[in-house]
Amino acid sequence: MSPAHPASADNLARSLAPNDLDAWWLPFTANRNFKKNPRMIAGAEGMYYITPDGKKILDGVAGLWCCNAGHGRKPIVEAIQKQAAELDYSPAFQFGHPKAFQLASRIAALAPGDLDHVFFANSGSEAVDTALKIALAYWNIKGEGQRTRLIGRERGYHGVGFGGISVGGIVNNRKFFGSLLAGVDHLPHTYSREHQAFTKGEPEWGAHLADDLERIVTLHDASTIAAVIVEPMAGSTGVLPPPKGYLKRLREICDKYGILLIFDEVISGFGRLGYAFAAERYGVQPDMITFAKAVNSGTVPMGGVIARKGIYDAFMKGPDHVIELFHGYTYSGHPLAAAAGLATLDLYRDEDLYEKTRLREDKWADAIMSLKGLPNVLDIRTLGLVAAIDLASIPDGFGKRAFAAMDKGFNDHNLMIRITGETLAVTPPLIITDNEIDELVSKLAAIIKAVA
Ligand code: PXG
Repeated sequence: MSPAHPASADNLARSLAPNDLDAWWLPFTANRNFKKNPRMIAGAEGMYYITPDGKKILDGVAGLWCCNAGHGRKPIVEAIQKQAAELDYSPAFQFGHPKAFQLASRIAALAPGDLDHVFFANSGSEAVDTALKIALAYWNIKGEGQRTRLIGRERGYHGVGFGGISVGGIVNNRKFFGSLLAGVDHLPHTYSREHQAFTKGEPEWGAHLADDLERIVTLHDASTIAAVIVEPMAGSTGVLPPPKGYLKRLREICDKYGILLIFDEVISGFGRLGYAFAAERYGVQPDMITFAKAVNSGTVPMGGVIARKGIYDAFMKGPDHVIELFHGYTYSGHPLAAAAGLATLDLYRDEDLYEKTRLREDKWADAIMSLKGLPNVLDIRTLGLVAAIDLASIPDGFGKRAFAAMDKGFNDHNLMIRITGETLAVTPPLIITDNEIDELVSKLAAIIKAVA
């Protein structure tokens, strides 16, 4: 790398004093382990991260499921630079700027049916809490304020706000944080290794698990339930594709009892499953969609909620100088995030990235399934451009084998992967080529053998 590169090894070495790693308390990270043996990233381009010493690391996770257009894409970089020079910030409370309106229109046009209105936040967690608050406020406005219960799902991940961890079902994300929101219940998760192991795409078994919503309705009465929130494909917990027919069944039961259905598409939105939204893939229209991550390919923090026309319209009442929804963030619709979003959506469209993902889903699934039979591989799941590989635990510690795979992957095999428990997750940028898929799979094979 040239020394002039802002992320060059020289620059980084100069900027790191001996205990410089101490102050940053890293999120969802084994801090002590990391600070002994840091996995540092200094640059990125296309499908690759670049380490401070100039090593190229294949990005097997699109950052954190967000950089769907790949890294350092010129049109996005230039849009952000231009926007910063033109309008760095403008308030979204009582004022507006053109690009946030344009982006809202573009997102609404991509969403199915009458999902016509977009509320901007800055992350998936904020998007989820926004959607839950809109659901509660909606019922208040409709004169059914007793509808306060929120229904999530075991193993669901909806970010880390109090709303999100309350409806979420990841035990470690909940158990340290007190009593959470009251009045929350959970559907069962949809995974059964016995019935689903090594399935490509949506498993045949499991649609009946949506019927558990009937049990919950019987227990609490529909008149107390505001909304159900699920990820169409559970991501963070280790990639659980929805069983065939499951989401349609959930929609039917929600319709039967007038319950709002929210799809958390923070991961599945913007091409990951071959469509703008999973709602389109499954032909199921939710009442709200949450999004974040890939909306601007991970370049500037942004999230949001897309709401159906009927929900928005319900709020648009009363004297017109009065605020209709007492909710929002200083950075809602931030100009840099909005400019990056417009450039990203252009790029997804011009490069046909959703369609390409759809067309290569089978090849991707076959390539990943070739890892079946390697040591300790207990299950593999694939969907869209997503895959998860479950490994058997080492007897002395749950999660140790996957952790070693992630660490060795980065240090010895030049591949970045994600882990959760004993599951390896791979979700590369949508621009990955066939050759790079082969490279990724052969690196994965080498890593799985290395941690055997
Ligand atoms: N909802 C869903 C479905 C998510 O996947 C969030 C909400 C929260 O988004 P923010 O932007 O607040 O982090 C997420 C985030 C992983 C991984 O490795 C997944 C997420 C975040 C970090 C890691 O699976 N998902």
